Amino acid sequence: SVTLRYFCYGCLFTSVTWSVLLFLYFSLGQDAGRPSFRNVPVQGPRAIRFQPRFTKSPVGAKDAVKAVPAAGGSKPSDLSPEMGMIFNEQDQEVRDMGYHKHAFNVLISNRLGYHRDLPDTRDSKCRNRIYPQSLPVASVVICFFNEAFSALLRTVHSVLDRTPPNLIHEIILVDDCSELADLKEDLDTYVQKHLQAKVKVVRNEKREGLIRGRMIGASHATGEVLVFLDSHCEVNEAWLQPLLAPIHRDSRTVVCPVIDIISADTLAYSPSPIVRGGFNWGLHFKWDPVPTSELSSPDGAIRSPTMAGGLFAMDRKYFNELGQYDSGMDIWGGENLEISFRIWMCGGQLLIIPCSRVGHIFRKRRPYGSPGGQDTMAHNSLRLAHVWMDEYKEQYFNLRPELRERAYGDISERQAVRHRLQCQSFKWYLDNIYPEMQITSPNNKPQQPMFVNKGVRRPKVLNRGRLRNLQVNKCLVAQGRPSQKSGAVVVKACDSRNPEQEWAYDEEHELILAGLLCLDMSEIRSSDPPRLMKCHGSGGSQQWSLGKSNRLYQVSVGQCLAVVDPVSPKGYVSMAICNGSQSQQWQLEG
Ligand code: UD2
Ligand code: MN
Repeated sequence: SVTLRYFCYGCLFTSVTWSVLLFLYFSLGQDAGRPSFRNVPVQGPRAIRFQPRFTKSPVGAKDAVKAVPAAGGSKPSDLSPEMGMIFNEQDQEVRDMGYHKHAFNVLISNRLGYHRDLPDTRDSKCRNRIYPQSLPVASVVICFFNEAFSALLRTVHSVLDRTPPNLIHEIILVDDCSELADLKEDLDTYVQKHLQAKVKVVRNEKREGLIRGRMIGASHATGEVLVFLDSHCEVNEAWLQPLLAPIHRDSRTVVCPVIDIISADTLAYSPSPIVRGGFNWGLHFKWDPVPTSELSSPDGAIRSPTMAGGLFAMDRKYFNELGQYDSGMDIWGGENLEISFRIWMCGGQLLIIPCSRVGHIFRKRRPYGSPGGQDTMAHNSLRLAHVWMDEYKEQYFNLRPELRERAYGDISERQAVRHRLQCQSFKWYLDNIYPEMQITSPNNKPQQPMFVNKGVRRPKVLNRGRLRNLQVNKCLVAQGRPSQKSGAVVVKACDSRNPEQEWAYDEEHELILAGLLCLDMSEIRSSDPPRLMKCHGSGGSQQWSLGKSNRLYQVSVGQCLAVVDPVSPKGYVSMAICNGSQSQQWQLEG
């Protein structure tokens, strides 16, 4: 699960715009009888009343966003980089607990509230498309375990806000036995009070995992089409019509939207490149470039060998006929490849629809385990290998020899599905659907699991120079030699001729010392001082804003870089609540 490096067109313009808007919001919010961020309570039912709604902002936020010039028909998100600013201990707690429990910035998620505008990331051609008047109605199934309340509610509201009501038959929320109190009574109260009768909550008595969870959700559904979403998504403009239309034409077509990226650290929404699903012999999903032969379909649909798993639509009867999911799979992992193989091998097709865009919060780690602590990915992969992969399961065992003798439970029901549907061989699938797949020799190393392809492009440098602290008049440098893999930073006497003191500030908002390492913050322990680390290119912990009033603001931590003790020769620095003091003033001077 990695995000990709993506060029932030128009960020400068938008951040300026948002700074102005936020300033207005902070300074006028109270007087206008609305809460400023400082007073936004943490989660719980009270939070609902106080959610600031940027969507309906009277100062024209929407227009400001829409005014940004599009790059190739799409543009990135437009949040202020300072959306995660820490003002007090309560903010700190929300942020830190949020990372701990959910692995994303819950402080920002709460501040966004349940509705927000998104940049329309579709190609401009999509906007003029006309879809059939009569389309099948959808049951949206969202399975969740310990989801952050605001992220779950934003998922639900984004569907209600951006879908023609006549196409939504119902939204089924499957609570997979969550342990967080607000997902029980508070959710029920909210659904009752604020959501239409279309939204239903189904509760699992024990933790089932997302695979059986979705099957339970589907068994309650009565709409013609099932649409599955993760519980931390936001659907974009006219997302559903282009998914329903191909299913309407052919009920054995399964469709996925393009999964746009919501940053786990900033909640910024940015477009994904058009890629399609593949996998490696470790049975990890990966994104592949789209072969040019696939780019010729008149409606832009792209045939995809696999799906990522979380976001897709499928005729409900076809879902049942095709054997739903493998109910012997637990918690997380593998079901996406299993259903992909099954669709293709048993007479269906799987398409990615570029005109349908849904954002998803991509996290760097999964914040939950399985109840027994097992590796459910291995268990699930083993089941799918034994049912679907014929002799090619050897490719998997070559990489995972320890799994060769591992028990995987009873698969007879799944083998019966394959037999009943008269499915093709795995060789047929590889030859016809995924010819790019290489058959590897036993000694090859496993490939890295990958969510979104990382670009190779180096971001453009905007500024270069020493980073001088205005209070102590010293420069930020590596404590040891900067050529090492990582290390602490301190302030020392500035030396204009020393290249080891030179920082580059680039368009990704990274600060790179001596062309080698990035200034980085620990996501989990935001009280740790900043340090030098290998640049990862995913923003967040390496994203700094160097702007007005000379402060050096860390985007995912929500604090400013400060000199700890101005008279100490040790020159220690740390992150602190931004207060505009001299110790927090920095200048990047060439
Ligand atoms: C990806 C998929 C995910 C699923 C997974 C493989 C996308 C965007 N996401 O992982 O949908 O296919 O690969 O299995 O393609 N959940 C439960 N019960 C559990 C565990 C998870 O309900 O025991 C929910 C969870 O709250 C979330 C969904 O299942 O809504 C997917 O889990 P995830 O977001 O941790 O998976 P992700 O996106 O890393
Ligand atoms: Mn997810």
